[in-house]
Amino acid sequence: MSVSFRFIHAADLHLDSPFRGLAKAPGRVREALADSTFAALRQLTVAAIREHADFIVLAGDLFDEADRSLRAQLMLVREWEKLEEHGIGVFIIHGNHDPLNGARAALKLPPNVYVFGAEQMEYMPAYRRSGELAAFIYGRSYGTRVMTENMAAGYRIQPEAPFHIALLHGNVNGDGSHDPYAPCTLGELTGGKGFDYWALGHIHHRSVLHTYPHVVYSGNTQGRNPREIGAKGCYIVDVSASRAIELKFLPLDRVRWHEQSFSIAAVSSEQELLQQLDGVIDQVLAEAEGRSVMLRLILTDRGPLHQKLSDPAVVSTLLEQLQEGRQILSGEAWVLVHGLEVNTGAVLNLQELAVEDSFAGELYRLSAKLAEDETLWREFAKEAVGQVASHAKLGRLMQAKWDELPRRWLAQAQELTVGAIRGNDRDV
Ligand SMILES: [Mn+2]
Repeated sequence: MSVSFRFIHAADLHLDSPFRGLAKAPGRVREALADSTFAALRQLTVAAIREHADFIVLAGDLFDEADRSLRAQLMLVREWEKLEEHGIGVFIIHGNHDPLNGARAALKLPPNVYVFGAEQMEYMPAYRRSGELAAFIYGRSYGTRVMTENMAAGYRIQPEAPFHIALLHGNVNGDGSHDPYAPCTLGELTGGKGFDYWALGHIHHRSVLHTYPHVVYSGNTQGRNPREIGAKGCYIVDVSASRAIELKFLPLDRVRWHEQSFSIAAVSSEQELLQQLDGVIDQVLAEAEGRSVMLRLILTDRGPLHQKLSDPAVVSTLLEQLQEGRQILSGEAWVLVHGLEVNTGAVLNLQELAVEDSFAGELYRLSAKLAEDETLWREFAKEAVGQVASHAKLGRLMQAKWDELPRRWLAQAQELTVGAIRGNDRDV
């Protein structure tokens, strides 16, 4: 017979992740980033106690390095002792970043913690805090960093268990942005193996791949670089007595990496741009609900400032200004603008340009025609670079790139040429 229970699924804590390339950032920012993976761990403990979780499952990569830092190990033990006091179990597998063969201190773990071995899949009963059997947890750790074997293939349920939760650190359906470790397909996990919930780790982006059975990546608990944007945390999973599953995402991150676009269409001066970006930063901070933010601003659209923004020196000065004004704010939270990307264009009225009797108009019509006809554009491009191609050295250099001439180059060339001509017209 089943009972209702609640557990937390988290993965990829990457404790003590180094934050590179921030030598120039102010001390307060560097300290907060260095502490951020630990802060997320502390939040996890707080959440488990506050939400009355019965147990926690951690799907690998608790540590960033195979040779675990002592600081990370000591903090884990301290947090797990707090959970022990509340009768909350912790079930752990290790992943490619923290395989079992890594160096570690001889620390005694509290009795509420179970670490799965690397030899084969093991299983353990998990109980509600009030003592009833809730589920069986199944798992297998990485023994070494590289695990190319399909680990899921060796997972089997124990039929007598009331509910089956499998822990797996691996790449489901070959996500190209992560190492192909413990590869398997979604079909293998959902096709009749009998597990109710696959608690996955390894892919840092949170996603629910399937429901009934549930196949879930909780994502990492704290963003660690400009690519890991948005809220990061864990799932609180409620299982009812009738085995219905409900997932609630809970953010744990203390510093959030964020990208924000801003249109320059209505901005006429650098000063105005800075003022408006200040407003954007204020809003980002307000929406972060007390967290600090590592912010990348992306300027978009066509606007009168485009020509000036084409100068990298102008952009780096603007970035410096934004950083000086905003990196430290009163109170706990801050925003650091770590990047300013310019993705803008010159003010062009394309409809007018299409019929305009001018050199810019001619050029625009030609590029529009080439954009429609792949063969024509390749012929045109070949002729245009003909002289360079016949040059002994340059020709050889270009040869490799020639066959895969990217389509986007045409759009960039149009923007550069028409934009420059039109921009100069306006300056006169
Ligand atoms: Mn990871």
